[in-house]
Amino acid sequence: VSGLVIGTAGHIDHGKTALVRALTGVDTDRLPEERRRGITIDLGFARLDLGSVTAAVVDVPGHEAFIRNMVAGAAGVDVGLLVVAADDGVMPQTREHLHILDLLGVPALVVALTKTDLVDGEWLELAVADVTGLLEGSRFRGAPVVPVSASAGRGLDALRQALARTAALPGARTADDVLRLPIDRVFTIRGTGTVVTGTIWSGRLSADATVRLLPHGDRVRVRGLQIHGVPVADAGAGSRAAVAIVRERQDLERGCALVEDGPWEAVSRLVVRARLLPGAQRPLRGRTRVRVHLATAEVMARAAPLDGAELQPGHEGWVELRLERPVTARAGDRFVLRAYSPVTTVGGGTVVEIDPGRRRPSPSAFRHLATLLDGDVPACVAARLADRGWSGAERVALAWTVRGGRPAVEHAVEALLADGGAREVGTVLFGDRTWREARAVLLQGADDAHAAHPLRPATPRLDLRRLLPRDTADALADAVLDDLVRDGLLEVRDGDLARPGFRAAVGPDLAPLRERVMALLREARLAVPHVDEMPPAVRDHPSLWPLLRLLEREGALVALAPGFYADRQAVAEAVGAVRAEMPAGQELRLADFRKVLGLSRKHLLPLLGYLDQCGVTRRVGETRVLATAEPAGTAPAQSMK
Ligand SMILES: Nc1nc2c(ncn2[C@@H]2O[C@H](COP(=O)(O)OP(=O)(O)OP(=O)(O)O)[C@@H](O)[C@H]2O)c(=O)[nH]1
Ligand SMILES: [Mg+2]
Repeated sequence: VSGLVIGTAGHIDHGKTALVRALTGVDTDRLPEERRRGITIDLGFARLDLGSVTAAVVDVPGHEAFIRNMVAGAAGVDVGLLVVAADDGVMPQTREHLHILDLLGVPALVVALTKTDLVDGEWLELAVADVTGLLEGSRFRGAPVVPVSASAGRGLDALRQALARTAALPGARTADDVLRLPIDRVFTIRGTGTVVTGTIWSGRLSADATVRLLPHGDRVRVRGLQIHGVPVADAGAGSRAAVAIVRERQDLERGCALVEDGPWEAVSRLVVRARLLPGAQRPLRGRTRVRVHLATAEVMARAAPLDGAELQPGHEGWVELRLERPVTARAGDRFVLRAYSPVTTVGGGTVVEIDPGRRRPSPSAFRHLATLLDGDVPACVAARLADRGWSGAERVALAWTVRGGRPAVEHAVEALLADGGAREVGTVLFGDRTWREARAVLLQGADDAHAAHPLRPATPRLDLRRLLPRDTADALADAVLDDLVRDGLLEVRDGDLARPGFRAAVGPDLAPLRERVMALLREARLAVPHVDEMPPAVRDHPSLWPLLRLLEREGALVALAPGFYADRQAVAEAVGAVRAEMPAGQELRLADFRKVLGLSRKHLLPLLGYLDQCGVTRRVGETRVLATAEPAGTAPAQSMK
């Protein structure tokens, strides 16, 4: 069952923790220092029964010095519970927390106007007007404002009802999305070991799962799972989970995350749509150092505006964030920016690309980013594939590199595959443009190779593969070549590839070389020279070897041994002579062959090797015997390779 997460917000001492206790019975200020100072320092958690739904409440500190904890608690919250003390009214952290809830994209807000026992009716009216005015200028305009008193126990049912009504609004979390649990606490329990807690942002976690820990990248085994102190077999999105994992605690901290086992990696570069609050003290300039709060992580970064030299307060634009440590991010994530010094909330925005390619700012680059930010999911998937180009995109990774959640992304992928907008090669997807370009490049390459090597009947696959750009995913070229073969645009010849109509042939420019070689070998008969012994003009001709191979394939020449080619007719006559003049069944020595063929040892050896190979003779130790006789004169039709 998916849960609901409610997060408090509001100025210090306005009564957040007291209200949570009045609602749930739990005192979330559990640290000794919190008890001593009477303030909240770190996040507190309690379970709230709203009848129709059980919610997890995250209680945050109001103190200015602990805003980092507040942001970690507010990230991933479904409903913000803004607590304003009626006697004090709207104060600085009331505003700042509201900005943070807004920047983090928290979907809904309920305001508790508390400590009403301390004010009279007239004052209460002023406080209501104060709060309503604050909401007026924000996304939360019209949110319910419920007067309560934690100490007198007044208005609590009305507040519960307001929260339950807000909770009933359709949420965005789906269980079949990718598992992601940003960690907000880490501790060790004797006998259990390392325990991490956090809100499951998406997906499901089971008590015996193997998950991936980011940014480390380790696979870790879960050995226990609890929700609000009760062991469970699995937990869905929106649950506050305590997870016992089989791993050392040492380098775990708030900001790490558990995600589904797979190729998700933490990243150090983000392209974001960022907004600077009107109250920000200075513009964002190239290389401005900022604190980035994303999910439960806080990391320093350099922020560089992409569509101008600087981003002014009150404006929004495309910004590249170079993080000083890798974080777990997903397209569509919201984040908060805080100034390095003085530490104030200055803005925030939405993650658009988690592993941006290196591209120059240009109108088309901004159109691409705008699609990723605002386009529908199919448009985002298509844009992502187009942008990945020759490298392609791992299909599973689209679930976090494209916003919208895995079910919507998978749906879009299926639709693209069905209508040819995308191609799948193994686990990698390519856009149709890349695919078509690859086909064009490889076909052109096959034509070019034939033109460059007219004597070669086909082109090695490797030569064609090399024609695609360096960053091409390995499997693409082969998949496209196979596709071209299926379409009849290429054919396989001895493992190499050729255009179906192409025949290797000696063109007019090589005809003289062919004549010269044929004349030379015909004249030599069986006393053939090795290629190295041919006249330099022949020997050194760049087309000699392909020509010899072609003449061999055409049957004009026979390859006796490496570098020894002989005229086919001469070889056929030699075979005839051996069969006719030499006794069958007897062991024959070199001298016997020399007598019949009249050749020197140097020329005899390649020929005899050839006779053995094509089965005219058979070796018996140092001697040979004739193989079963065949009609004289049938030279082997095809030569050896
Ligand atoms: N009279 C009255 N006092 C309240 C009420 N709610 C809280 N208080 C008092 O206000 C003080 C601050 O309350 P907390 O709940 O700790 O305030 P907080 O907002 O959690 O403060 P931080 O977490 O430090 O930001 C305490 O002394 C509470 O007893 C209320 O409804 N009426
Ligand atoms: Mg508190």
